[in-house]
Amino acid sequence: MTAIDVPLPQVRGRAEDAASTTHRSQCTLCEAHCGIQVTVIDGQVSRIAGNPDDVLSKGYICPKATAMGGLHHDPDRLRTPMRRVGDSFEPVGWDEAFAEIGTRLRRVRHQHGFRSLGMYLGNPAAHSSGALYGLALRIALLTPNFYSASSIDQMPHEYAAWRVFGSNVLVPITDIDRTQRLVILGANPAVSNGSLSIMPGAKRRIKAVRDRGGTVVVIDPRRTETTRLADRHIAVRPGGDLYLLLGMLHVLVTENLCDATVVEKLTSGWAELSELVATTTPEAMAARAGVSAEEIRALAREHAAAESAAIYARIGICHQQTATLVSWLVMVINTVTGNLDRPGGTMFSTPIVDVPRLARYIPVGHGWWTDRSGRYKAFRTELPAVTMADEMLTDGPGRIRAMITYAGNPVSSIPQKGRLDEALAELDLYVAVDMYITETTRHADFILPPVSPLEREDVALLTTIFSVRNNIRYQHRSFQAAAGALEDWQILSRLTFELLPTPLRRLTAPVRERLIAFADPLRVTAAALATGPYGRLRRGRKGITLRAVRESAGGIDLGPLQPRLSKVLATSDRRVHLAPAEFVAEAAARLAARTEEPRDGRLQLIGRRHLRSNNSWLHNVPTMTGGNNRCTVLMHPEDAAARGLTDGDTVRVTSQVGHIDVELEVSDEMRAGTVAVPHGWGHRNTGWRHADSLPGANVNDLHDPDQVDTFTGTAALNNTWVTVGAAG
Ligand SMILES: Nc1nc2c(c(=O)[nH]1)N[C@H]1C(S)=C(S)[C@@H](COP(=O)(O)OP(=O)(O)OC[C@H]3O[C@@H](n4cnc5c(=O)[nH]c(N)nc54)[C@H](O)[C@@H]3O)O[C@H]1N2
Ligand SMILES: Nc1nc2c(c(=O)[nH]1)N[C@H]1C(S)=C(S)[C@@H](COP(=O)(O)OP(=O)(O)OC[C@H]3O[C@@H](n4cnc5c(=O)[nH]c(N)nc54)[C@H](O)[C@@H]3O)O[C@H]1N2
Ligand code: SF4
Ligand SMILES: [Mo]
Repeated sequence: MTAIDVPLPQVRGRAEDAASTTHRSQCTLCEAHCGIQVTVIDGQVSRIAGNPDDVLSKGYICPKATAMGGLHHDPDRLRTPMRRVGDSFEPVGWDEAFAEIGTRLRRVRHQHGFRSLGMYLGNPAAHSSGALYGLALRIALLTPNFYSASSIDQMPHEYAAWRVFGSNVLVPITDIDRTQRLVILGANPAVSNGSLSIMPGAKRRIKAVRDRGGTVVVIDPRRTETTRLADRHIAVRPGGDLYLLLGMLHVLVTENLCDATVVEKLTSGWAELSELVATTTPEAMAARAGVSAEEIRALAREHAAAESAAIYARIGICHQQTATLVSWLVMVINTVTGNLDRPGGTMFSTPIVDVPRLARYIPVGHGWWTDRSGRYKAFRTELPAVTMADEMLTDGPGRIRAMITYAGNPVSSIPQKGRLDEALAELDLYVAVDMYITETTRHADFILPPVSPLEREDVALLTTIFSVRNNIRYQHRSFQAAAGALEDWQILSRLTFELLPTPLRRLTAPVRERLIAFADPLRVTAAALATGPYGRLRRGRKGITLRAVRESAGGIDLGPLQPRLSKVLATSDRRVHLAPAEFVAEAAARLAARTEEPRDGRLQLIGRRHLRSNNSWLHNVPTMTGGNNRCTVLMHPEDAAARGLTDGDTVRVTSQVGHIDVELEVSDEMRAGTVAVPHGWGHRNTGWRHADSLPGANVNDLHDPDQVDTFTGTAALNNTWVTVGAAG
């Protein structure tokens, strides 16, 4: 037992059934981390319910929560480390695996230098404290070739936040629980439950805006599940957001609808901003936005008039060539209308580790290095994931020859023209920290599986930084892991050890194990809590301890978001930068360019998410995949009729870089001229026996890895044009 261990709370045990226990835990499948109650009978999960005492999710769970049981019991989930033998895998002991990986990693490093090592960190890494240990391993690798799912996700928001507020961690959070006007731009929280503004039970929260007399507007090319909860839906053209927002700003500036005091006291760049938007009238922007001038004007006026208002923008705007510009203008509109740093607007959290306050000391490392082609600059020490295949396949100094992936499935999740498949197979060494044989990890020399999420005890720090309300919650174990099983943080620590200088590496096993155990995530969290804003060192006896969190019924609520801009703002002049020069120049260039919208019957392809699916990796749980085929191409009836296609047809979707065959689903949910296909499907030749049997294809085969957001290299998936016709 460590010092912070206390008896595990079991909320209920039915007296008549001694073998039944219910454990309070958390669903860690997405950022929401909803509180759950896991009932276990005779070693089997028999029920997963919401925990009504959870201070953030308040009893809410989505249908995916029950997949936590399915994953735990999944016979295809790896429980022991695997080593490649020819075309298959055989079990191997942990010590033997680490020793051989260490020798081979060091050999590659010795022969080819640090640049020959690479690492990719996937999305679920951020849902446990494993991420911290992943970053430690990343440091030990000392390679510029570090990638993560962030560059197919939120990087544009981070880059914009860096330019506007001085730090990538200062992406403002939407104060959904207090706003009187919520404008949702390129997000579908009714399905996703929010991201970067973490809002479990988003539907309830959105309904509450209207119940208290507020308004909700959704701006999205598809009439989504969230749209059904809104007062208004505006079917913007995919990628039209930049022009929509420029049109809004024109109205705000020329009609004097901005908060002059805020602009004067808090910001710089007003003159440059005003100049940029002088000509962007709603009339001039309407066609490129795909939204009428009246709508654009009304959006601006209503935003300014609302008692409080927030534009919440998420992944729909990240997957564009103009993603960073859009994210910037969202921050600008929220600021100049007086909705930054005030309740009901967009705000910054006060998490248990005060990352926002430390922001100015966290370097973003922009341009510290580039990829080998020189096209992409490093940002927060990463390079864009779309370049990974090139860095492995293009010969020459610095070519990646050894790779570690942790909790990621880039062959499925990244556009890479199928080349990553080929590239991973050719590496000298590929190590995957993952519990499944996926389209990515099937190429590994070693697969190192962590325990199941239900066997983990943890506090995920990320969810404390980006929640719509300050809180700290605890993930209890529902099962004890098998003897000898390792958690992610232990696996990653062992890998880190293999890269350390010889004297440290040669420590005896017991000393090494004690050192690793000393850095237990719970101990690290306890220390971080003690020294943070709510901790004993600051608040004395009133401070919150990890023990108190652990013993709580559903975490500890730390109150609503607080105004704290002056404490966190990280720009050198302590002002909010409304008009970063490179953004103004790029926006002006975009405005000057003629739109090159194809007029040859091509359709614009976007993505979509489903309530029972989670990126690429939940499709092996049969209860998540029942009912209709999910991997369909959604198309407006007019577009289908024009092509002589009917619902249920198998159609071929073809882009400049590839084609896929999928089922057609006709629906007037779609904006005409736009089609949607979900990502993460098309499993073949993996260890997921059920998933492999399902229909579908990998939509990323259609996206061009060279088409990216200008500033961050984030894949611009929503700028892909396709033709759709009967499958040949
Ligand atoms: N059920 C479920 N929940 C999830 C996930 C999942 O896979 N399944 N994934 C999790 C992850 S990793 C993330 S990052 C979050 C993402 O959370 P969200 O951002 O809410 O994700 P999406 O549901 O993809 O919503 C994006 C919306 O943008 C719209 N859109 C597409 N192109 C454009 C455009 O050009 N402009 C505008 N304005 N809108 C556009 C799409 O139609 C879609 O409705 O969800 C998380 N939650
Ligand atoms: N076309 C298109 N592509 C997209 C998107 C889109 O909207 N459209 N969305 C993008 C987004 S937002 C994201 S976040 C990415 C996600 O992209 P990735 O992170 O690359 O892929 P995931 O599908 O999340 O795969 C997660 C992997 O982690 C493993 N895993 C799950 N839990 C754990 C754990 O606790 N420990 C370890 N070690 N492994 C674990 C799973 O088995 C799986 O192999 O996809 C992106 N790709
Ligand atoms: S929204 Fe669903 S998947 Fe996400 S944490 Fe909550 S229950 Fe799990
Ligand atoms: Mo994501």
